[in-house]
Amino acid sequence: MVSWRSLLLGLQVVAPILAATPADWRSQSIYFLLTDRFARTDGSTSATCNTEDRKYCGGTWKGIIDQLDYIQGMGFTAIWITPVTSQLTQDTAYGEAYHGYWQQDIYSLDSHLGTADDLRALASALHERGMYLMVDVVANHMGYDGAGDSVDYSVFNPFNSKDYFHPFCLIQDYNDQTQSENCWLGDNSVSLPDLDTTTQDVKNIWYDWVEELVSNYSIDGLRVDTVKHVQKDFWPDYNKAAGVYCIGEVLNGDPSYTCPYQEVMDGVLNYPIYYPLLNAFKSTSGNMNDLYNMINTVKSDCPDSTLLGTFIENHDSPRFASYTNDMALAKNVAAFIILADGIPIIYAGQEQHYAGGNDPSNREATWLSGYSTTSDLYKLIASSNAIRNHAVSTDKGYVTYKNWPIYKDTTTIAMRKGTDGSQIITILSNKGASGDGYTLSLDGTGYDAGTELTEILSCSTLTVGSDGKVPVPMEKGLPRVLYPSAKLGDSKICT
Ligand code: ABC
Ligand code: CA
Repeated sequence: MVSWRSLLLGLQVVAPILAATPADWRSQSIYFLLTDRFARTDGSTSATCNTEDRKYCGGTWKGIIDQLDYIQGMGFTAIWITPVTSQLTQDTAYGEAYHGYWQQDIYSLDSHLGTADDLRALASALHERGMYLMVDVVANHMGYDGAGDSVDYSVFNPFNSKDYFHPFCLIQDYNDQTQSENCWLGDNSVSLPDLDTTTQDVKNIWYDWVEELVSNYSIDGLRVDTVKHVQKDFWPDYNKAAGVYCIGEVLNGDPSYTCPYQEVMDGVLNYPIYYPLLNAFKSTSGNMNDLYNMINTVKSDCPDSTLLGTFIENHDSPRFASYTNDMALAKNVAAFIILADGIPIIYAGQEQHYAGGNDPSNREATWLSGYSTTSDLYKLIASSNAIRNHAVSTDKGYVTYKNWPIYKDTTTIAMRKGTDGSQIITILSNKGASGDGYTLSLDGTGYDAGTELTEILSCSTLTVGSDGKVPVPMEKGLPRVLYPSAKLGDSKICT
């Protein structure tokens, strides 16, 4: 990956603090992890972590540093870590604040995860590898162990009085926008006191805070929590103060609701694609048509589909493998994440085919896999990121080219992305591991008769037919990724 950092380092110039822009992020590939659940300082691969206990399990920022080879070995160029601020300290009805979304003091760090120096060391370790650090931030609320009408506001720093907050009411109807913005998330066991983000006081505190956070820890990007729970006009100045790429969480599958948030923030998580993607691949009778249509809808309706974050798993949703243990389906969906538009996001544990259901079961400790680099999905993700990274570095137009779905049938979808002559063709199937073998005669790839293409997941080659169609051997429900052999250059892919 060629980045400003590696260029500057190459010139032996001390890197100044340069903010990573949306354009810088477009070409990244993100590995998302819960700091408490990814790696421990002692490097243990056996320390117990019962997800149902909802307790801190011992993961740290130092622990992450020691596992960067594991992450970079899959071709990732960035990590997104969960919030870093200091949390409520009680063991609540929903356990401890190991996930980081229940902050009480925004000016100190959660000591379970490490020290300020540890966090800086993580940023440096990433930057030395030419990788980026994305940190999760929450501006909508604080966290409190107890009912909404019993909150002792003096525990919050700096929001130590009731005046900083919206009056207590619980969100009952997520479709009511006023309620979603002004009432509180959470419930009466764990309250999420909702900041009155319309006041200038609260705005100033947050804008100053985010600017300082980014500069104190050399952060390259932010994942912004609960964006739809704060009024839109709060965000442009927040994003500006951050000075780096911000990707917002707007948990809604309707593109007409979610896309407009890209007018107030650089990017959003691609929830509109998430649902049809899941429905297309979670079983062998999934619906390809809805996915095909949604690719086009997001392309045309979102301000810039190439700045969205594409994912199939996160800490809020059941793991993909909780729907089906079919490895072929898991491979297809992972290939989509990496080779469609936007910034790929793989959630730690996805590469090990973890199968936890709803929160908290989907927050398994990654260390319990032993960080295997030989698992099927680890290798599939590595190959997919490798061809994407190769396209990013050799085709200037790759990341801004909008993914073009060129074919669909009831079990197949094919897409084309990249400048003509070096486009990547991705063919995905939901036939599953026991799917029958056949040859798909694929039109519309843009490649001329006689061109030799490499299928980079199996490292076999095929030749475009005289009729311009590509005879794609489909078998066992596996994904296929085609790229001109002559353009593989010194990438070491399939050598
Ligand atoms: C805790 C316990 C859980 C327990 C829960 C009641 O309380 O841990 O075990 O079940 C954090 C923690 C959670 C914790 C919560 C609450 O805080 O991580 O473990 O749950 O204390 C973000 C983060 C998330 C975080 C928070 C809060 C926000 O990613 O990890 O949670 O800081 C809403 C919010 C969204 C939030 C999500 C968890 O809840 O909008 O920001 N995520 C509908 C609504 C959505 C709603 C969603 C919840 O339901 O519209 O607003 O998300 O399931 C589609 C529609 C969608 C619809 C979905 C279900 O269907 O298009 O609109 O979403 O078709
Ligand atoms: Ca709010």
